[in-house]
Amino acid sequence: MASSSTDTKTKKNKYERFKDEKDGLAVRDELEKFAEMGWEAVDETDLTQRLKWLGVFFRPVTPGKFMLRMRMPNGVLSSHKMRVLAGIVQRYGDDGSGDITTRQNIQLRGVRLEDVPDIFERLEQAGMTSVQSGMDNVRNITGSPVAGIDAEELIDTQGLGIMVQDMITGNGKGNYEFTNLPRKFNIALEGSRDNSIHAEINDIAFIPAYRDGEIGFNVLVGGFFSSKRCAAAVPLDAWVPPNEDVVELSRAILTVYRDHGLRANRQKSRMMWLIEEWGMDKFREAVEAEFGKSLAPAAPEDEITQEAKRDHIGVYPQKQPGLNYVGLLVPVGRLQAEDMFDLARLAEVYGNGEIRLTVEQNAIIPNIPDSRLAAFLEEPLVQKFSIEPTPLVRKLVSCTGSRFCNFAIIETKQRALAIAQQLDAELDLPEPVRIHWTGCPNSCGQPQVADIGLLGTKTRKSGDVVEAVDVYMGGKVGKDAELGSRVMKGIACEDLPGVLKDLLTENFGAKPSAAPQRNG
Ligand code: SRM
Ligand code: SF4
Repeated sequence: MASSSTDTKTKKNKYERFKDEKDGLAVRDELEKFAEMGWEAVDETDLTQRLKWLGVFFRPVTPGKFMLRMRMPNGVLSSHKMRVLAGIVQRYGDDGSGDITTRQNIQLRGVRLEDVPDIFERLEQAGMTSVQSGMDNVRNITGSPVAGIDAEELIDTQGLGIMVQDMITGNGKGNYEFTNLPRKFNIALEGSRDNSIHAEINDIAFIPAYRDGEIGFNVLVGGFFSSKRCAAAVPLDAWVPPNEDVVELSRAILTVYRDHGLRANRQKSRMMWLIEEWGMDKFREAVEAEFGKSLAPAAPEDEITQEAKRDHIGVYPQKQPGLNYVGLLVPVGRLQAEDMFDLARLAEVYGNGEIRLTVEQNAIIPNIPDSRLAAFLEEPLVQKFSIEPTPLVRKLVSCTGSRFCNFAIIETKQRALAIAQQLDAELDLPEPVRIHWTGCPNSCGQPQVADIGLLGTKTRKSGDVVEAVDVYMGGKVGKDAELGSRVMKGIACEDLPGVLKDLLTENFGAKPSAAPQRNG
């Protein structure tokens, strides 16, 4: 019998059914048992799905070696925290590593389930959490990586990011109020003029704006990427001051989405689908009712005025006289345990023990006095993670790809780096070009925000099925951000250096290299 349209809207998908059976967060109380019985004996849904509510990801590509996704608002962590994370991966030898993610976060590799209870204890002691970092939860809260130290900044978002995270996660202990959203959810808090975190691709984006002479945030909602559709966030027509209201408005929006978001078709469950189904007026009214007081209309203009988004690579004076922050290029975001220990040491010896991460998967050491800068720049890690990388390596971003991700259609990180290094050696570029790689249509590597975005696919070449990419162009970040669109389909990866060379020559002023180049 054909189902009615009401049925198709209210019928729950299989993810909703397993969440109804048992909330994902509930496995928190079974961890010791899982650790004792071993991963092979754990119920399949607990193993492959619910553990993600704790940030513990079973990797079908490397069974038994889990990924642990942390949370760190604004990408800020201390040297002590970095050392704790380094210590966790160090014990896994060649299997252990850390990846800086496109949400200025860290994911640890090689983790064994039997160690997770002990790891969680160490994280808690260090003031860290991985809770609610996967599946139908709110991801890491992003914010300017130079919040609090940037001379140009309008709002220091660090405290707000922590407050929003604490509200969602119950101060890092887990909060059943927000563990059953219809789908994943992203929040960004932009305090600078350059849209350093491309806020518009988040489900909630707070953008700096003056209203009646007071600085606060205009609010955008509904931005997301998925394999079927990508959408930029749209105005909620609301303005909030930079205080508790940011937390309360986030709570109100999340509550409306949790209670009314569409749960039938998982491909149509992100918040934008609800906004479109209801219309913005109804959505805004529902949010206002939850917020408990009237929402001020948006300021007529926002303060995202800088044309280009900064990459923070290099040495920059801070707003605090005599202090500098130094951005280090971590190629495609991959860190070994010794790199993590070394970053912690440099932060302590030269700075104030703080480390920042960027959505471009790089690291920043802030608070280095002028007097220590020269010695810092001589450090071996600063030669490895250069402050003057070659132009394509400088702007390279890549998702995880097939090395660890079972959704991946192609290998990304190693290939991305090899091709960028090759082209940097062969071409002279007037300006760095932002190339983003993503291994499948889920778009974790954000190809739609890049100058050139490469999205993994397969194609046929000489009768064989080979790894390939669709090419995106036109992504614009900073002021008047725009999403790029697909311009080429199914380019075999082995043909890519030549195709990219042509694109760089025709669109970005590349010329054959005049002199041998250094490597990134
Ligand atoms: Fe993502 C699923 C990795 C940022 C859209 N993403 C996954 C999974 C969990 C799939 C899986 O279970 O294997 C990947 C884990 C692979 C692994 O072992 O590392 C994964 N996503 C990543 C990271 C690590 C990419 C990176 O190399 O940096 C990023 C982690 C961020 C973090 O710290 O939390 C990451 N993912 C993103 C972003 C970018 C962003 O947030 O700015 C997006 C697009 C924006 C968005 O979500 O609207 C993104 N990931 C997805 C999607 C598509 C969501 C959808 O609505 O359909 C999936 C698939 C899903 O959720 O069903 C996905
Ligand atoms: Fe995995 Fe695809 Fe996301 Fe890359 S884009 S990390 S391949 S899910």
